Amino acid sequence: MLDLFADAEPWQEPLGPGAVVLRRFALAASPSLLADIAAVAERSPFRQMVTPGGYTMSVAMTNCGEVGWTTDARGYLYSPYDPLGGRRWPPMPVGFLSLAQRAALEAGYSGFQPDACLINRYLPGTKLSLHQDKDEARLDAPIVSVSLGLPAIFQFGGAQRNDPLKRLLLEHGDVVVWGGESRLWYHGIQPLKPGQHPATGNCRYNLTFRRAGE
Ligand SMILES: O=C(O)CCC(=O)C(=O)O
Ligand SMILES: [Mn+2]
Repeated sequence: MLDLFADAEPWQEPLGPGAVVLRRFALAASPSLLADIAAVAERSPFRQMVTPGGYTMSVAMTNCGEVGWTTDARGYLYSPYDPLGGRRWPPMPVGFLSLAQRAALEAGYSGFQPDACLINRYLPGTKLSLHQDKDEARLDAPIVSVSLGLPAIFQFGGAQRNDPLKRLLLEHGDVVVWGGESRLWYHGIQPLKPGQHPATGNCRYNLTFRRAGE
């Protein structure tokens, strides 16, 4: 398929107070990001976590960085250790950190020092229900969220679960940054449509950079 945007410069779309979509911002870095995801997953494989309510998440997850987001029967927490094997999570690749910091800056957030990167893998049918990212100690830092591979419909609401939702298609290389007034706003991913992407095959990856610790 001819991709008319293949050589386009990234562009910005406002999403809400403190929130912006940086279209194709991660496109140039995407081959090395995907290679780094594969290397992280060699050490800390993707797994479907079970929520405290006993529900097996459809998204498969792993982490890199000083701490990683996990869930089990006891609750949600950031831990330095991968519960599968008990070793530390793989370090955050330098290319991840640099992309996250450049994106944060582009969105108006200087000094972003993420210590956690959650890596999500979506297969056709996989969804992520409406939720807030609220397990982090530092809510003054933004969330930087990078989409790779198959497109997905992202829902972005407000501070209340039943606030009206904006729906936008996130494509390969798009980065969403939210913080400030919208840092705790509800968001989610609608069930992934089947497809084939030249870079990732039948899946979508998402990198979520956060400042989890003090
Ligand atoms: O996959 C996405 O685009 C969003 C991921 C997300 O919200 C999360 O992991 O908390
Ligand atoms: Mn989230």
